[in-house]
Amino acid sequence: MKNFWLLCFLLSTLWGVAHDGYDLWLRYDQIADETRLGEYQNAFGGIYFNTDSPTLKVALQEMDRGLSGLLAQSPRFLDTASDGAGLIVLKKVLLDATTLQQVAGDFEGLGRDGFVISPITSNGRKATLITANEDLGILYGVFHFLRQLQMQQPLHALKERSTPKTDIRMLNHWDNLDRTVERGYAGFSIWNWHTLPDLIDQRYIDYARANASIGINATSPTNVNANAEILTPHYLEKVQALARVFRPYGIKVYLTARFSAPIEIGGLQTADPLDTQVRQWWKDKATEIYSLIPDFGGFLVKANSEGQPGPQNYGRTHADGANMLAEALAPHQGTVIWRAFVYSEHDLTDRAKQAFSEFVPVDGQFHTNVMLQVKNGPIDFQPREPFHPMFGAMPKTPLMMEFQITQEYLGFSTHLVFLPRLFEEVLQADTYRKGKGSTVARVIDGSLHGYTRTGMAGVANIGTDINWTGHPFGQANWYGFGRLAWDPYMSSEQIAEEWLRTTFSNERGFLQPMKQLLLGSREAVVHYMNPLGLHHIFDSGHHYGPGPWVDNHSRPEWNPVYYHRADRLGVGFDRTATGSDALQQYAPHWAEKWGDLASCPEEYLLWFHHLPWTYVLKNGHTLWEGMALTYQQGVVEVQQMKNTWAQMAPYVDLEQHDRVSMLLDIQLKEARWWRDACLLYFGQFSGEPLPPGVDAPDHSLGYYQSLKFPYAPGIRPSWDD
Ligand code: GCV
Repeated sequence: MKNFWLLCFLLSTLWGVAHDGYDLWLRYDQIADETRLGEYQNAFGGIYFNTDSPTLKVALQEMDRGLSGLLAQSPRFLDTASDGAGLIVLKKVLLDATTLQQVAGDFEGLGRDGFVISPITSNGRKATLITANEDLGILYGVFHFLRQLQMQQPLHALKERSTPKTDIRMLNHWDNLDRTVERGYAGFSIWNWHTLPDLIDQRYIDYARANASIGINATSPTNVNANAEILTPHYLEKVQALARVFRPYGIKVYLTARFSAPIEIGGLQTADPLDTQVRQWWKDKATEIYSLIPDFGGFLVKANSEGQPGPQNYGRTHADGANMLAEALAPHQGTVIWRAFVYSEHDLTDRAKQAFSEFVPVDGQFHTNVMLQVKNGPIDFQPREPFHPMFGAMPKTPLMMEFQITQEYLGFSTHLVFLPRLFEEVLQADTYRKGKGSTVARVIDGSLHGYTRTGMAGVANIGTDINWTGHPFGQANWYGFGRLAWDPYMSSEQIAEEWLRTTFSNERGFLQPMKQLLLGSREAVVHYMNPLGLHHIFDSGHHYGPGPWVDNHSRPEWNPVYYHRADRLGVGFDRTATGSDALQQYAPHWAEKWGDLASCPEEYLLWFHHLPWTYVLKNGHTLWEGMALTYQQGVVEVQQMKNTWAQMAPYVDLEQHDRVSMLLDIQLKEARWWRDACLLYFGQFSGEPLPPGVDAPDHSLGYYQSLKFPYAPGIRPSWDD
């Protein structure tokens, strides 16, 4: 057996198909199914492709690259459609009347970025048409077409009409200028500011390609805990060089704007948003940026949050701050994306309530080019949170979704967790703000409140690691984020299927078990980290591993004990009327359902309720037993993931297979660590033994409490919570 794998490895090396993951989901390996290959070769031998712009040129390059790999033959690009083209790639304005007639209906509501792929008859022969209103639509259409080929779809299925449901589909990098990445677990920042603007790393181009392939059209390259230097001429020149690379791929650059920049780099005495000099400074800064980057997107701002400066330093409101920047950007059609992730040490109310309390009362006070970016849940990217109550509660202010793709609270880049499942759960959640069917997806796509601006942001998990994301399966989360930003109604199952097929294999023996593995992986991490609605019990600062005992930080809400409130009597955060009453921030449907123990889903139990250890769960177990058994279940699920992966060796590059196996070993070790540490800690309060079926811990509680990780990745120096 060993020799067999060795042979496979040698052959794969000889044939040059060893993959290090750099190609992401854009691996264009020759189609394995010979019948399909033959069909495609016949159909797409000759291509007519108009290329009169930089975007169309990169689209053509992609088509060339894709077909050369997939069909193992260089495509023949023809001078006219009538030369016998089987594939025609043309913008709407260039379609002849006969062709246009065949697809005319598809253009209705197609918009700027949408595309159509359709079988047509051209010059008496069957052909496939890729068309769009604009160049960028063509690029998106080409990527989609190639994806269908990668997935070996039958010719008759090569048909699609797709238009994105959000306008801004954006990555937020939390990258610092020194190339460290806050909450980054895949190496250093890919932005080499030192060698920019003169050295254009191939990574920048490949980054743009990868993003365009999934419809991402915006990026903010620097940390929201911002450094004002990025707005100086020295750095703007570097940003300009990046924007130049991204432009053909339809990606706009945004910059994180430090609110105190007028003082730090502008020489002013204040950053008060109502001060005329400050206002002028931002106007001049915007003009300067647009003179370098005419399609600049705008500013992304974290203000008065976790020590960042903001308008409240001057007794002004978030609206005052955002509107000042909005005025500076408005003449250039720029957008202010103002983050709603705020909580304050001076506010003693439940942290989960604070953003809603600050922003909902000022709904309608923001300028039209301001959007609020809201995290998916009210605390902070936990393995499971109920949706953020702001969704649906601000009909007059466009809200953007902020997901975290990097796995700050999900095992960094050593744990395999398929996040589209989490994203889908949030997007499908019904806010009930305008009756049944008022889903978060409908808030985000603007249809619920008639927003004229829409968007979704994801905190990137990208770094200098050769495979971009550290864990090879981290790529699935970047991929899935892009697909959901394009279409928030897409199912995580479809995303899993697409990603597995394009990244690894189309074989049934691989797809079925691996789809199950991906789709179950999110629930597994909830089970072994935060079962039954527990949250924020991570060790402080780095958030690596369990730390439910931490209670020594100056700010109460930076201590895990604040969130679980365990004592001899019980555990959980009472957010009902007898507690913080955070439930009142939700529509009555949820306030009632989640407030009543009989109808509160057990996955949110300890999020909303403080309950005695003897509370009886639906399955008849006590709360303590249920907690212990769920931790155990999480461990078992990771073991099952390992078993499944072990069977996948025949379908996956040997090096990748080995790497993922080792990562799953770490994940299993850490799942046990979570189970043992948390159960030892909570067991002190419950006073009960572990129920049958739960493995005894390997070490004492003191041992787990003594573990320190001062050099865990992604940590911000002097960061505390
Ligand atoms: C960029 C959490 C993270 C911080 C992050 C913050 C935010 O608190 O731990 O690293 O800061 O969220 O989203 O602004």
